[in-house]
Amino acid sequence: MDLFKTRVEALTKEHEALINRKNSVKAGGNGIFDRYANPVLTAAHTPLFWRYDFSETENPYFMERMGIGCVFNPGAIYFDGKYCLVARVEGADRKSFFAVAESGNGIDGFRFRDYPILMPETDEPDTNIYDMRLTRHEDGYIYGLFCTERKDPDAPEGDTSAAVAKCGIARTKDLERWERLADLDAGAAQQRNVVLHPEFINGKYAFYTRPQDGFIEVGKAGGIGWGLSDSMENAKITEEFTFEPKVYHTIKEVKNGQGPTPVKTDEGWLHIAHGVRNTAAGLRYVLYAFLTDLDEPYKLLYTPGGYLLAPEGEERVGDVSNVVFCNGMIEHDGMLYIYYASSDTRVHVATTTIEQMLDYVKHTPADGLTSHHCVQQRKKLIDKYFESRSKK
Ligand code: M1P
Repeated sequence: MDLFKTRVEALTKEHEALINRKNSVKAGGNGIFDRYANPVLTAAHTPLFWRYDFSETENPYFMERMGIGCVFNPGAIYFDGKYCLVARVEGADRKSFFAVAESGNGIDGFRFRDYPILMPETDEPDTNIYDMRLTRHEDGYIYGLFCTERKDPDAPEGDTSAAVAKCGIARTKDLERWERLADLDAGAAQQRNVVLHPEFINGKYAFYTRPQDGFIEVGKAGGIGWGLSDSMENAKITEEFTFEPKVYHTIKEVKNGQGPTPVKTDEGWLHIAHGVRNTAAGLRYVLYAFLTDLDEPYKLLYTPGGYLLAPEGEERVGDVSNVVFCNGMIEHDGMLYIYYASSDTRVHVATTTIEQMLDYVKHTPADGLTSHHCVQQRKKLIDKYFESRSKK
């Protein structure tokens, strides 16, 4: 057999084996959620025909023509009986784009649709788009809010890295055809991690925001904010306030950002967010959770201290190491599927139940903020152990 055919066969077999590989819960765990043995999406899950030229005459060595480095930070939604991820796929050329991958059970078997999403542009073309949050809104549309990044027009001469981040908005009814709307007009210089709340609040569209002064640097802004808009067609927030700020010497001391669209529970809106702290080895991104009021979703009800999920093992290494990031979760039949990416490289799932997460947010003490106070909190926990032993 010639080289072309041999390689096509071998790579196709390997690719199918990867997609059909069964996943399993990792032993142990903390009782709050389960981690899984395998990532659910990686660059190798992307179809071979997105990367290889299948024309034998034009590609006799069956070489990769357009590499893909990473698949990460997916938005997530349960749609048409499938667990759907709208992943951030990053080509070897560093440009990100969106693509839908679907699975029947949410933990393995994710397969990309044949084509990625060719997202329509506004009059101001995006240089890069990423990190979509999917919201099934009560107005009947599925909205995708994402970061649109463009070169900073005010960058000093020679500065080829300064950029401006804004919130791009598109909507769909089938995850196939997307209608692009105007970018969100929200006062701050930069906006990333903007999420649409699924219900109208006071008859208006409600947004979780994350204003920043700079592209990477939060500056004087920061924290998870809240704002309302009359419409989605030309969404504009005129009043924005921070309800979940960054805090000194916590897991969110440098910055934080809303994760996926919050999930409605009987006791409040369940949120997952990311918190960022600085270390000698660079920024460290972890996930944390909180619960807010059902009618006023910007009112914090429970704020468990510390992280919910931090990078561990192979998750700690990748294009941007020591990062976990989550912008997609699915609640289905009481189960919660948390899709998180590690080190800006691959996607994993963690599963739990709404009941367990409510237990977690309600019974994990808020951050004590000082070592002294944190030891007092821990001492209470230890006292319980000895009390329980003395009752035996
Ligand atoms: O590299 C880590 C993350 O950095 C950004 O998040 P934030 O705006 O909170 O700093 C985003 O670019 C995100 O995509 C990335 O995973």
